[in-house]
Parts: sequence; structure tokens; C-alpha cells
Amino acid sequence: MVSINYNERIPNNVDLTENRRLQRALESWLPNYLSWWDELGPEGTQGYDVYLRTAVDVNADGWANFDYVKMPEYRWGIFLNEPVPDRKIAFGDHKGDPVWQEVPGEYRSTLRRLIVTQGDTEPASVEQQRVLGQTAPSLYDLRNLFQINVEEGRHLWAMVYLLHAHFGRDGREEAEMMLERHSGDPDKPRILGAFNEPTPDWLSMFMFAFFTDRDGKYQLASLAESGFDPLARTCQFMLTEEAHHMFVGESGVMRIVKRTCEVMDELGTDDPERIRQAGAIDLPTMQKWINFHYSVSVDLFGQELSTNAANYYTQGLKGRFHEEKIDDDHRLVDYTYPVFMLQGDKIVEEQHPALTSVNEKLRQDYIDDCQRGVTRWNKVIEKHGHDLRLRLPHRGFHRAIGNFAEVKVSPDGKVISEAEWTKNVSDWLPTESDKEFVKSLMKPCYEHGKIADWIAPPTRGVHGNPFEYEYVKFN
Ligand code: BYC
Repeated sequence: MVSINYNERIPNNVDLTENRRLQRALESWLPNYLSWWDELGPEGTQGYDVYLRTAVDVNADGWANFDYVKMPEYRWGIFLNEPVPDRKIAFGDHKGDPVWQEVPGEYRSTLRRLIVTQGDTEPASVEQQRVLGQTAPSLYDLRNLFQINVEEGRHLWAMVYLLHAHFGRDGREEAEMMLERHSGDPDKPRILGAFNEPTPDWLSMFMFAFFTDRDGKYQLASLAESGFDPLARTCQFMLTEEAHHMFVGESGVMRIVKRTCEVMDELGTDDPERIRQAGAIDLPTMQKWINFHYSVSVDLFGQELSTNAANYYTQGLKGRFHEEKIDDDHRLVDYTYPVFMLQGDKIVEEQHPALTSVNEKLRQDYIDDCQRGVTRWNKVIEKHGHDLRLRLPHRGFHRAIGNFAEVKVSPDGKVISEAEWTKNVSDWLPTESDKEFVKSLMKPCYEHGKIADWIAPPTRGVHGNPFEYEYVKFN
């Protein structure tokens, strides 16, 4: 058997060569990972040469190397940001103590659970996007999809590294399980709801990258505050890659909005039927996609009042977004936070202990960030002189987790009856016929410099190359 030099296969800054035990663990996991990629990664793409960014180091020179790569040969590396000397825990009961380089025994199972939940989302998203390579609107978009896919794969490696390096046999078992649960599998689904939803078309893809990857940003940023330093440092590095995924989402939706506005201008109408007949996606349809992807992503922040979240915080395992920039005592014992609660058939804001409201605070940060993106999309519509505005539905709309899971809430935030919901839901969420329509537009457009009719080209290409560049070679 030809032996593989795993140190070369796995670029890393964790001294893999010095740690034989860890190296062996990763050696035995890698072939399983590659079979998973083959079976559930981007379909039918094994031979493609893709112009990809690969991280070979964490410094400015190393983390963005561009070259043509066949995806199964992508060098999935293990990178942690450099340690901050004398870093101290910034919050909770251990505030001011030195950060932990090893897992504290009493927090072992909690930390493992957090790492597993985070890790599980990464391969899930690759599975969800598996078939999109067959219908990309341009080579540029196809390349961006694959970039996201390989980086989500690397993010799985990041979590699997932590499990292997710090959680012994349990960690190895959890690493195997990451490849056994599958998105949408009725018997072994992925852990969190949004990661079991299909991403069947490119409108969904861009919405997912905008809304669901943005949950990733906020969750990773909270874990980047962790007192468990290896987790903090790995999440800090993941965030640098995550930024591109959100760019793909925001600019993707923006380009669809732009194209739709151009078509509305050309036709002199905003009649959705006529826009559709002209092969573009009308704004009310986009609104339904926003309503869906936003609401399933808002669920990812967990219950509004959560003792789990309070414990993660008190124990110094998971902080708040930009913890150290917040002006309070970072223990939160005497603080309150406004939380939206259900009182009969009314939604009211109540003050609750800040500790149990940590999920809700993170959700609020996320909502504010989403709103900024939606405002930028609306600027395009405004510039074209059209009246319609896209908007985020109320946070209680279409929820499956938390205070609003048991009731029906309209996009404008009214608690409504089942009958009223049933009467209106087809105006609020994508219907089968909406999905069929969007699907009908999904035709691959792989000629250099060409783009599908329903989306505008990007303003710039990748890494200084023009939009016309041959980002993917099919061989
Ligand atoms: N679906 O006390 P609660 C990303 C469960 S995305 C299903 O609120 P907690 C990415 C919960 O497990 C970022 N179940 O829970 C994006 C708990 O179960 P038990 C992923 C859910 O722990 C795009 C029960 O309900 N990272 O990186 O405070 C592409 C009670 O709830 C859900 C993380 O999520 C749900 N949505 O909050 C690629 C960070 N929500 O104990 C990648 C790690 C809650 O009753 N995870 N439950 O059995 C966490 O911090 C927390 O687990 C959560 C949940 C914030 C998700």
C-alpha cells in the first residue's frame, strides 16, 4: 500500500508531526471523510479543476492561496489563530482566570456538545448544496459554491481536530458520527432544524448564505470568546473564511434584485406574472424566500429563555458577540434584558434576567445585521424608482423553536388563528408552484463571460480576475 504523508496532505499550525496519536486519529478519519465527500459532496464534480482559495497558514500571506484544484484533492488544513499571550477568560464565573488549554473535566460533556453541534452544521450545508453545481448561473457562481463547500469541509475538520485532540475516545466517536448523520435523513438527521431543509435552487442558495451562514458568524463569534482557548482560536480563524460566504449570499441576492428591477424597467411594470414570463424572479417571490430562510435561521439561536445558554455563559464556555466590547460586568448576575414573550394572544416585551436571555441577545445582534443587508437590497429597488420594499418578517413568524413555536404569527407580528394562517400562508411562504417556477429558471450557464437571465453579473471577479475568467475547467 502506498503510504500518504499526512503532514503534507493536512497543512496545519498545530505541530501535527509532533503529535503521533493525533496524527493517527486523523489518518483513520480522513478516508471516511473522503468517502463522505465522494458520496454526499458536490455531485459529479470529482474531475473539475476549480479556481480555489486554500489556507496554508494563518498569516496574511498564507490564508488566501489561489490555484486550480480538484476538490477531492483540496488540502483541508487545521488552523488556529495564534494564541494571545496571557489571555484571560472574559466573562462568567471564571472571569479573569487564565484561559484553559485543556478541557476542564467538569465542562467536558457540555463543551463536547457545543463542538459537536457546531461541527454538525458544516457537512450538513455541503449535503444541502450537493446538486447546485448542475445549475449555476455562471462559472463565477459555480466557483463560489465550490469555495464555500470546501471551506465548510475545512470547518468540519476544525471541529474534528478539537474532538480528536481533546476528547479522547468519545471525541473519535463523535467525529465518526459527523459523517453518519445526514441532512434530511429521517433516521439520522442533522442536529439543528435549518440544516435538514433542502437547498434546491440558487435563490435558496443565496438566501442560505445570507441568513444561515450569518447565524454561523454569530455563533462562531460567541464561541471565539470561549475560555477553552483552542476552541476560541479555531473559531477566530473560521470567521475569516465565513465572511466570504456571507458576501456570496448578500451580493447574490443583490444581483437578483438588480436584474429583476432591470426587467421591471424594461417592461414598465411590476406585475409579478409579467416579470416571471420575462424569466426574472419577481420581488414578492423573493420576499417569500426571505420569510422562509430568515425564520428557520432565527430558530438557530435556540429558546429565548435558556438555562443551557446561561450555563454556557457562567461556565465561560460561550460568550456574547464581541463580549469585550460590551460595557457591563461580564457576569450578568444583576442585569436584565428585554425579551419578546407571548401573553395570551399578544406579543409583549418583558425584562428577564440577562443570563437566561443570552440566546435572545445574540438573536437581536443577528437580526440587526440581517436588517442592514435588507436595507442595502432595498437601496437598489429605490434607485430604480420602484415602491416595493423587502423586509424581515417578525421574529415570531414561522418559528419551530422557542416562545412562538406553538402559535401562528403573521409576518407583521400578530398572533393569528390557524384558519387565518392557512388562508394566507401561500402569500407568505414559498408554495409548490413558486418552487416549480424558480426551479424552471435553474439552467446551467457555463460559457465564459455568460450569465443566466434571472441574475445580474457581479461587479468584480475573484482575486483580481475578471468575471469572464475560466473559474472552473470541466475536463
Ligand atoms: N433545532 O436551551 P435551548 C454554522 C434544542 S451555523 C433543533 O435554547 P441552547 C453554519 C437544543 O439543542 C452555527 N433543536 O438550547 C452555517 C436543546 O435540546 P435539549 C452553528 C434545537 O443549547 C451555514 C433544546 O432545544 N453553531 O456554523 O441554548 C453553513 C433547548 O433549547 C434548536 C451553533 O449552533 C434548533 N434550531 O441553544 C455552515 C453553536 N435550537 O437540551 C455552518 C453551538 C435549540 O433539550 N450551539 N434546540 O436536548 C449552541 O450554542 C446551542 O446548541 C444552540 C441552541 C444556540 C443551537
